Amino acid sequence: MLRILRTLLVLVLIHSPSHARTYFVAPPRAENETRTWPSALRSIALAIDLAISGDEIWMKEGVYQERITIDKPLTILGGFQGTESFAQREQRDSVANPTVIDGDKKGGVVHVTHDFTMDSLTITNGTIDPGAGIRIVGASCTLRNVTVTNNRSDGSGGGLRAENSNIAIEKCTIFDNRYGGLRLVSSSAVINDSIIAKNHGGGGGGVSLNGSTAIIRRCLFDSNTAQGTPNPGSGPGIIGAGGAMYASNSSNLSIGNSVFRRNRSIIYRINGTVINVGSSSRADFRNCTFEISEIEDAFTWEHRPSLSIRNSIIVGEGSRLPIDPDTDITYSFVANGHVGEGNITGDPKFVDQGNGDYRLLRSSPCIESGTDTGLTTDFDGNPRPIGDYDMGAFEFPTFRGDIDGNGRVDEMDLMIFQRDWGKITGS
Ligand SMILES: [Ca+2]
Ligand SMILES: [Ca+2]
Repeated sequence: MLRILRTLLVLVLIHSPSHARTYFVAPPRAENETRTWPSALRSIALAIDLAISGDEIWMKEGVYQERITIDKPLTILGGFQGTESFAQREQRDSVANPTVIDGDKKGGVVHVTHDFTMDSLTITNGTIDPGAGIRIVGASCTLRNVTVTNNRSDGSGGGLRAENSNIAIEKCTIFDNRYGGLRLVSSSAVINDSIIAKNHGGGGGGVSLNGSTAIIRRCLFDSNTAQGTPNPGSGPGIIGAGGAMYASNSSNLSIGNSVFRRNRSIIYRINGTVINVGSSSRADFRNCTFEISEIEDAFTWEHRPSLSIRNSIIVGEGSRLPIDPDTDITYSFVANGHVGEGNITGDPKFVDQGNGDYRLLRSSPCIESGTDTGLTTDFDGNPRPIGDYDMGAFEFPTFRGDIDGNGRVDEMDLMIFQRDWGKITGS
């Protein structure tokens, strides 16, 4: 059967300009199916089986109830209507044409043992331990515009798990997975422009590192939770926890231009609503904005202080702001105050904190109050600094004196200033 299919495919295969082959896949034929690629296969697994190193697989929108293994260098692209030509490769759209690989709760959805790229896909309904959604072992992978959601494992790495791997995650959403959104074991990751939300884990609800490194830029960590477990040995009372993140076993985290909103450490409520830093590990935050739970400590460590926070803004959901006085915080806004060079307090003047809009109003004391962190963009990808560095994830987009916002402080701004001089709003 397979040989017949191979022969057929040689007849219908179209060669892309790069000479790598492209295989087209469409979901099992629906009753009222509209147009689709004439040569489309009806199974991703079959396309992977037929493909060789360097080939591409294009997937038509729809739901594929499959569980796949990627064991050769491939690129898998979703988000197609199912009629695109090679010239329309970049017109794929994961929002307009959702393309879902659904494990149907029968095990892990995607198992990767070789370098590959995945773009514009949703991975869901995985149930295996570990790595229910995507498990990557010994590979270099890029995930772009990928949503990993509603996957369940008993251990760690419910959404995505990488072991002895290098992964790049761009514009991805890791949402509602357990236990844990992303788990890195002896791996390195670069995570940009992604949303990590509503995941629940034992250690690190959002991201958990074991002997790993991660560079995280322009990411939102929202409402992740972790519960921790009692330590069976002679170490500290609780291991794990860290609502948004947990770093252990000589891990290293660099986080910039990111927002942490309402993450929680639950059940064993003593370790890190934002992060818990474990043995021989370190975390450095630059230009981040935190809205933290008022219940338990936001930043904790299991052995000695091993994190730093610079150019950041920390506010509470309520009036209480539980931060250990030994936390290394400098050039930052801390709502209730914190001892450290360049720290300020008061009202940060967000645009709309209640709705998670942490951009700064022109009157914010966080504008021009930071120090050079080396970052050249802000959360939105806008240039940083404008004037001097601001605190928090968002750089105020103009000079404070650029009243008409045209990028220059000049006589027009002065005229506006003179015209309004001495006036009082409402009088
Ligand atoms: Ca500035
Ligand atoms: Ca101006």
